[in-house]
Amino acid sequence: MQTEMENSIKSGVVGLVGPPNVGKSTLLNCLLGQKISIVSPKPQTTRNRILGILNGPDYQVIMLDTPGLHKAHTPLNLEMVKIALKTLTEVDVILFMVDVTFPVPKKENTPTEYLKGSNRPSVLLLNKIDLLDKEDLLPVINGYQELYPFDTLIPISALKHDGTDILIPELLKFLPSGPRLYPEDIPTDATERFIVSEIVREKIFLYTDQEIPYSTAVAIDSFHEDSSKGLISIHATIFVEKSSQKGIIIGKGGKKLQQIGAAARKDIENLLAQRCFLKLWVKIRKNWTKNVNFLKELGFGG
Ligand SMILES: Nc1nc2c(ncn2[C@@H]2O[C@H](COP(=O)(O)OP(=O)(O)O)[C@@H](O)[C@H]2O)c(=O)[nH]1
Ligand SMILES: [Mg+2]
Repeated sequence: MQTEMENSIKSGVVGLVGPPNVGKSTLLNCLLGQKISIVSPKPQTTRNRILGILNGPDYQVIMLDTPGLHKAHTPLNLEMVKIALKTLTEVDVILFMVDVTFPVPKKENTPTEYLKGSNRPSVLLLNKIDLLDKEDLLPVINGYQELYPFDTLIPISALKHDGTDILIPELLKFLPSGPRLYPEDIPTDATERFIVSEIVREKIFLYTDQEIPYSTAVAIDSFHEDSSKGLISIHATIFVEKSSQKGIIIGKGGKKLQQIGAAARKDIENLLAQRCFLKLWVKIRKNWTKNVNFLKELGFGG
């Protein structure tokens, strides 16, 4: 039997979806007050579903950050879109995020089309209002209202934490009452190993260009506490698709790899609140983005 306390708790799952690069992962980190989902100025940074757990005295919101909805061609990208679309059918409410600086898409060519079959309440988040003059926002709002019958529209800036306060109360209107699904003291179900591999991937997105970030995967080879030295020792492999990419990631005299490693180590030390030794290797796995078996090894297609 539920206690009175549990009856007054709202608890449910929210799917954070939308086109690539609109600020979905930035919002999840902003709401959590800590970084669990990696962010970069480049599209398609997020490849998996990242679960963030937001707790209040009378709620628990499980928020699922997803890869961006886009026209996918390679097996890797198809898997990414599949993850985002699957999320639409598994949540209590959909948070659909767009970037207000982009033109409102044409009716026949819009990711809001994906919402039609979902049969879930939906909240439109108009993000990046810090980049737009106030008077230019209204036409954008009107444009999206014509595209899809969203239950609520909220203009925000995830980066500046503007408008984000009202988001949770708005979401709670759509969530069922019930006990918390996760303990109150954990921010995510992701393992430290996974987040560490993501941090390395984020630095590759930040420090390399063109096709390089998209040709890269990171696997953690070992992760252990070296108590004699008082640090965590992590070995990781960066996979690339061909030898020219290996050269670019390593850089002249190993400079690029050092830069990636140093930036990653700083974030990992923040995350684990402990000194860390990070050793990175670069290996070629020919055309891995098209290799279904290797994608399975990375955890896709489950
Ligand atoms: N100016 C501005 N930039 C933002 C905002 N939210 C996110 N960004 C930037 O947009 C880029 C993509 O963000 P990210 O969270 O990775 O987007 P995602 O692909 O939808 O997860 C990053 O460079 C963010 O810093 C915002 O509210 N305002
Ligand atoms: Mg993202």
